Amino acid sequence: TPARPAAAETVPVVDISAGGPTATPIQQAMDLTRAHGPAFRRRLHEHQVLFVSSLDLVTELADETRFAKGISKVLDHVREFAGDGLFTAYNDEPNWAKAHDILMPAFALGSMRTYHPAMLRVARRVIESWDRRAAEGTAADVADDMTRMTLDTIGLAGFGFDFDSFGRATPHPFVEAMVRCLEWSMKRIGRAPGADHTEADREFERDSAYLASVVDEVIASRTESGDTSVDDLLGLMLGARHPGDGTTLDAANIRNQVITFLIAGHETTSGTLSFALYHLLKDPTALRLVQREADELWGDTPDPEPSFEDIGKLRFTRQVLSETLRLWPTAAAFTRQAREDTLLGGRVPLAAGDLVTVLTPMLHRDPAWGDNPELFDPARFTPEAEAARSPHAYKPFGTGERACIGRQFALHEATMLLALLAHRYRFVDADDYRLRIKETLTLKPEGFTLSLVPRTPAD
Ligand code: MNH
Repeated sequence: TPARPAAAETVPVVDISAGGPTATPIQQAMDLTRAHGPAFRRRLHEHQVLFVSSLDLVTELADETRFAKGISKVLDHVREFAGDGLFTAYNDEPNWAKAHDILMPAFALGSMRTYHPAMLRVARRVIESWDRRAAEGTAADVADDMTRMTLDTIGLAGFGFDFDSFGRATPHPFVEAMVRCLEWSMKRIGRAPGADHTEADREFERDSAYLASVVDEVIASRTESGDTSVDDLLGLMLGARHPGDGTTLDAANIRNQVITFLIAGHETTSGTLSFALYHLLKDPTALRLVQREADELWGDTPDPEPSFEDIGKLRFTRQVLSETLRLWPTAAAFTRQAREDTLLGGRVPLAAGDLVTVLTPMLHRDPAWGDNPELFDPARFTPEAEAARSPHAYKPFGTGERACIGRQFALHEATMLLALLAHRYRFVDADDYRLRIKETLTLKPEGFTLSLVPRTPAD
């Protein structure tokens, strides 16, 4: 047999330019993975992305000595409105480490105790709104309401700012401008060479200027109050000195951080809650178990007062969220960058600086997950099952030093709300909803409505 060259490129190249840009690039990449395997290059006009999703390759990519976070082309577009905020900063930008050090304490598990009252306050806004719907017999638009709830939560808990989303018939204009900015970042990848995008770019300029104006309002409402005692995110940004050199964050960076946290702090959590409600709606056994767990804590009190400690006891509810994030990791891709020339999986030659994008939903369907990876099964997240599995098989929050800083925040908020909703309502699938997923950089169920009936002790 003829000898194969040692470092032959064995990764298929799939050119999707002819079909034009798609509104659902993540779902398209999932289909391409199913067709071409767990490592392939997607070519779109002049631009190429190496997608990978098998456990063995992701295990290598998670090695922080060989790889670091990479800023993909899409994230580079997000930098046009989020600048050197934590999410989009280059690893070697000094503001990353500085802001990370200053803000880390605000995300330690103990800090969630501080945010708990604001989270509960906003959870009650959802309940008030859904009670009204139950009384009127109208269905709730799940993704819209979860977005209202997570935006109000990050606003109040992080910045002492009330977006008052449930007091409005339509989403806060911040959300609409943000969604268009995220879409602009995503779609810009698929632009055919030579085409005219002036109109889209003008709209983007308007939207990003509006986002910046909301940020200025959030900051001004604090600085004008003269209150320097609040140690929430904004308080830390404005006041805290770096533990090493005693400096504070500069004004331009604070703006970038505020916009980053207003977006990263709500957009993915709302999708997660929406998918979790979808799965509970379709899985009566799992719903039963969530209700049982909530009933154990709160009995049939109509208006429970969940304590901070209660949330840690909602173990099964938390498993439901973990399993939801396995099937639908709402931030569905993250990018790694080779530190040195290297050979990935012994077969894909990479030069220092090369980017590799992990397609998380397909990693989460790797054979390591057993024979039925499409099946929603919260038992995959019992402590025993988790201990038996590689930590690299599950990456909804990314990996390493640049992994999600808001993980505990999101899980505390989402666990509490999910348990409160399951405790209070029967979910009725009046429209026999079939899952469709909308992509705006993040994933969300599209057109998902839920009808609600108050639970009685007999339920
Ligand atoms: Mn979050 C980074 C997913 C909730 C703030 N987040 C990341 C990354 C993923 C991610 C994946 C890594 C991206 C990359 O490597 O390029 N985040 C999530 C998901 C949820 C989430 C799935 C909810 C569920 N994130 C939150 C919340 C906040 C937040 C809530 C803030 C309150 N996330 C961040 C920030 C970063 C990040 C900030 C960037 C951290 C860094 O690079 O230092």
